[in-house]
Amino acid sequence: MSDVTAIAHPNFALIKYWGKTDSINNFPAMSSISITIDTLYSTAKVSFDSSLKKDLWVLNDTEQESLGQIEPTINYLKSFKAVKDPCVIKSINNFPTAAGLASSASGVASIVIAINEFFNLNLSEKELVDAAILGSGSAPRSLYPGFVHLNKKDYSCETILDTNEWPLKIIICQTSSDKKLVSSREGMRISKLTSSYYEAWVNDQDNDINKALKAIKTKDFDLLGEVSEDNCKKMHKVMETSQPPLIYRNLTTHLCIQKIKEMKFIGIGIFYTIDAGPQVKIICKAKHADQVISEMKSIPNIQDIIEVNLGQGARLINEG
Ligand code: 2P0
Repeated sequence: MSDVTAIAHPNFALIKYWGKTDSINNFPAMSSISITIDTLYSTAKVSFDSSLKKDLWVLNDTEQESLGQIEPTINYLKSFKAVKDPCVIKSINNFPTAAGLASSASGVASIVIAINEFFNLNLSEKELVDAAILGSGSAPRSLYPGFVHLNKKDYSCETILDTNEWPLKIIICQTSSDKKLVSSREGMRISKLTSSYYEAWVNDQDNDINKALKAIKTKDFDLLGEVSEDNCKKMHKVMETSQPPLIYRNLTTHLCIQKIKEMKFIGIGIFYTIDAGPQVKIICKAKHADQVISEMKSIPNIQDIIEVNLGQGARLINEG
């Protein structure tokens, strides 16, 4: 059987997932809405290796001791056929891993697509989504292009607007490439157990989902910005009121937020979101991108500024 390689891009949630109903099946406790981006990517190459006794995962050229987080996904996928031979999965991220740039979402999505093809599983979209959720609750969203809705009702996932239907720009302000000290998975567990805001956060989510759906479908930039920033602030409040507090933002993150407020004040259409890491993702209309980048460059200690577009869903590639 020939090697198979798939690619997937990270996605950034505008209406976020932070908490699970079920840690065994990894079911998110709420719906979420995200944008899949381009430029940053994960690839997954799958091949057989008869010298192995069990499956091997190689992440960024480092052999992993176990399949770890991707094991439930691999087991679920392999259950569709009685596959005995061990395979090697080689994952590469072209951006910092576990630093708040959604590497687990793109990583898992690329693996799901590659394994489905490698073993000729011919799975349905829903089965691919189910496989992705087992590896990472945000990963199904990276299977799809553009603006994506992961619905908690039946854990189905779909594109709301495709990549070119609303061509906004995303400016990623990287303030650190350090790995996070507390994983999202552990952070969600801690927040559910200890934050007094957790219940209100979960209960309020459907309102934010409905507002964001309306904003995206009508291309109402201001409404989308308002609900996205509000949702992001609520998630960080839950994180920061957890015990121990989960502080993912650093000083440079706060300087970025201040600069964004100043740009808004002078009438630049712009909003931001921040995930479980210190990076700031700015969403703006294409006409403002150059000005936003030049303003953000003036902030001390910014490591990198990357301009990206909305991107495609996970897919197979021919490795050249
Ligand atoms: C999101 N995050 O909706 C939120 C916002 C981070 C902050 O989904 O435990 O890596 O593997 O399901 O998907 C990051 O969490 O966590 C995440 P698991 P995942 O994008």
